[in-house]
Amino acid sequence: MSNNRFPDIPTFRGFSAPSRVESDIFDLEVEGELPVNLNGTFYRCGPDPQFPPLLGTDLRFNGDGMVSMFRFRDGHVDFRSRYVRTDKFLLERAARRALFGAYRNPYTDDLSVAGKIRGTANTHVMFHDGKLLALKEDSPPVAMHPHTLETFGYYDYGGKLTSETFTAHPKIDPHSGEMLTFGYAAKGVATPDLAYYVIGSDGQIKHEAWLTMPYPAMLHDWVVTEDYVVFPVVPITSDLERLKRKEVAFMWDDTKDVFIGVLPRYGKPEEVRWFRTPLRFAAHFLNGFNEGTKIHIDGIVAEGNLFPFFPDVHGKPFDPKKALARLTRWTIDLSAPDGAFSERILSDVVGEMPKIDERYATRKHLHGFMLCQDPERPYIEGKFGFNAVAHINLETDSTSVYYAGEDCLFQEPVFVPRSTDAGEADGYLLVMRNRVNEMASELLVFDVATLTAGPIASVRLPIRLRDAIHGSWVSGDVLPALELPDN
Ligand code: V55
Ligand code: FE
Repeated sequence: MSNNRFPDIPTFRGFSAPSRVESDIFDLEVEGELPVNLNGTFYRCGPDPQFPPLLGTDLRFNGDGMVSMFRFRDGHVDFRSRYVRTDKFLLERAARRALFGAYRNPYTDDLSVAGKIRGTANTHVMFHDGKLLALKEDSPPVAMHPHTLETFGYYDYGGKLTSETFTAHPKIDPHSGEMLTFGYAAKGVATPDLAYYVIGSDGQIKHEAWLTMPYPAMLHDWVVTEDYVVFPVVPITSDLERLKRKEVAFMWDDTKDVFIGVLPRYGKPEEVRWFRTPLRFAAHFLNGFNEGTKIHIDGIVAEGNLFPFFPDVHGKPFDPKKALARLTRWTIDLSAPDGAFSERILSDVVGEMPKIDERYATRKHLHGFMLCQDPERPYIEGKFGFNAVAHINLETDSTSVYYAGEDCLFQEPVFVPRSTDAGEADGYLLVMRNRVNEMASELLVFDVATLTAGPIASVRLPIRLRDAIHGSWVSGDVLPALELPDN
């Protein structure tokens, strides 16, 4: 008999205990009034390990991808969750145990899976050209059926996607319908190769450019504007020798500079400009836009490493003070040879997981949403969590915050416009709330206009939903027609 118990570590304890539940729940209980014009599906994706880790311990980022969906129609909500049947998931299910080892380090795997695609599809889920794509940045996208959540398998755009990797943060331009995307470590782990693609609304790859990063690093998120794409490289470094020694795949290196790469949207590789900027940590970006010769990119920025599980390469201790992250605007002026980099904090709240009204993606936005950590309110002991959600209004330079409540935490929000022609940020915010002590989950629906007054409805679940990472709202007009009420 093999030992099939999950280790007793915080990553797998309490509310974060592996759930491994795939479910269909028809007509969830709703408290309050759901707006009848909410018509569409909220998809979310996060790690939920199928088996105890091969190496006895693991990072949260390494769990198998579980996609869940809340389908809103006529004031009702139906729920479904399914594991993404990645190659890894199927190989391990057949073996009834973990075969893949540490996060992003193939040198720690069981020899029986050498050369197999390691992706967990656990980070984001997006809909483009009729396909639901479950994403992990070390692998190609996995296509799924948008209603049944059946997995079709890795999708390579008719063989044209030759990068080994594909970001978990592709951007959809709402004006052109294009999906802009990239892969880093595109020629294998710890390579500096960066493959950039523009995929038309018809699902055809219509532009491609291969770049070389200043050094191999985790390039988690990026920015697309009307005319440019921007690659912000921060020193979450990777190194092949380190991988071969079976060490942690990414480490913070504060002796390296930050570089911001700017390429015209349809640019050739030789047109890229790399601007050297002060040391910062940035993982997630809200949006960006270009105005004249200037490019503005808004993201969550900290002075130092935000990920304690990626230790300092020089052995320096994690500094929680430098890990306070705020929504920050970086501006590059393309008319200046050095880019004339400038930086401005947009709101005082500390947090992460920024989300925009997607209709404004790639163009000038005046609003943003994010999770935050309200220091005036109690955190839940021993957890890295977000106890509040914020709406940042850049037009009035004000931030509204709603506190999750005692013993409660929030997950990444998603914005839904009130109608197709509603103004920016005029609509609803959907936010998963973990009722930690009760081990219960609910999806709160806020009207953005009355965020601080609390939710207008709460969709209750009879099961606990572990923390997802990212999610998307897909309007019912865009999704294929439903054939059966529950299928
Ligand atoms: C992130 C999450 C990931 C990952 C790399 O927020 C970066 C960042 C859930 O996995 O693999
Ligand atoms: Fe992310």
